[in-house]
Amino acid sequence: MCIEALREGGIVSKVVVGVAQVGGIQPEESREQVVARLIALVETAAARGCTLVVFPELTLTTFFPRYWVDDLSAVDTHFERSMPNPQVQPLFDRAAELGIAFVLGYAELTPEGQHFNTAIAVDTDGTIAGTYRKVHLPGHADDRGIAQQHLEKRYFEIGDQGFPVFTIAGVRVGLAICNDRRWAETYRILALNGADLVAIGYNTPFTSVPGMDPEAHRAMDEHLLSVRAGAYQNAVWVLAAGKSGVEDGHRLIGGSCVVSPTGDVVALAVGEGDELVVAEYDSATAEPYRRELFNFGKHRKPEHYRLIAEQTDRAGAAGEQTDRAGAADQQSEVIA
Ligand code: CDT
Repeated sequence: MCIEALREGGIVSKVVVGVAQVGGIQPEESREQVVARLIALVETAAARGCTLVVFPELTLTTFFPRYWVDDLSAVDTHFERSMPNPQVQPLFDRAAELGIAFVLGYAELTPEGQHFNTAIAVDTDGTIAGTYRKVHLPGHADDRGIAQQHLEKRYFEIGDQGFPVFTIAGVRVGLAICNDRRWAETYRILALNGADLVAIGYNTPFTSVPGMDPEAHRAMDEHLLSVRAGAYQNAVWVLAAGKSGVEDGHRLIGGSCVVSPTGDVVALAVGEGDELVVAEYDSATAEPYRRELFNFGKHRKPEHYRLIAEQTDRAGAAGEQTDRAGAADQQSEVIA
C-alpha cells in the first residue's frame, strides 16, 4: 500500500501518483479498445505503487474538434451519455480492484442535451467524487479554411461549474483541462478552493496557433512553462497528462509530467506512445511556500485585483463571436 498512514481528516501527506500519457487514438478505434489500453496503464500504475492516476483530455476518442462536421448531431457519437457506461465500466472495476483513484477526460452529453468537455475525479472505490467542465475553450466556432482546425467552440458549451476541488486518494485534487493550464486564473482559483494538486488532461497539437511558426520546441516549452508557473505560483503539485504521437495524421506534443510546488518537473514522459510517469506526491514540499513567499492570507491584495473578475479583454480590444461556447460579441469595458 503506497498511501502513507498519515491520514488527517481523510487527507494523506504522501502518495505515489501516476500520469498516464496516451498515444494517438485513431478515429476507427472503439471505446472497448481504448478502455483496454487504459486498463493496461492502470495495471502498470498499480505495479509501480500508484494510488492516483491522471488520464488526458477526451481520453476515450480521437480529438474530434479538429474535424468540421455540418450536422452537429453527427459528432454525438464521440460523446458519453452516462458515466460509467457499459463500455467504460471495466476501467472503473479494474481501478477499484487495484485501489486506484483516477481522473478521466471525455466528451459529456447531458440528459438535457448539453455538450461539455469534461473530466471526472473517481475515488479508489470507483465512486465519482465530482465533475469538471472545461471553461477555457480554445479555437473557433468556424475554422473552415484555416489549416489547423480547432473547433471546441463549435462542439462544446462553456463549463458551468467553475473550478472545483475533490478529495480522491486522500488528496485534494483540483481539475482543469488542456487550455485551462495556460491561464493563471485557473490555478489561483483552484488553490483558493483548497487544491493541493491540480490534475490536467490535454491534447496539444504541434501546430495549434494558425499563423504562428510551428516550432516543435516552442510548443513543448510553452506547455512546460505553463504548468511549472501554475505549480510554483500557487504552491501546488501539477499532474499533466497528454495525448501524444500521431492521431489521424496530426502530431500531438506529449510531454506528460509531474511538477512539484518548487516548479520543478520531477517526472517527464519521453516517448510518444502509451506511457506512465510516476512520482511521489509529498504535501510537505508546498509548506515553505505557503508559509512565506506565497502565503495567500498574508500577502494577497484582492482589493487590487478587481479587474480580473470584472473585465475580460485588454483595455481597448474587442471580443469575438462564438457558437456553442456561447455569447454574442463581448465588447470589452474599460475600467480605469
Ligand atoms: N485541447 C486544447 O485545449 N488544446 C489547446 C491547443 C489548441 S489552441 C487552438 C492547448 O492549449 O493546448
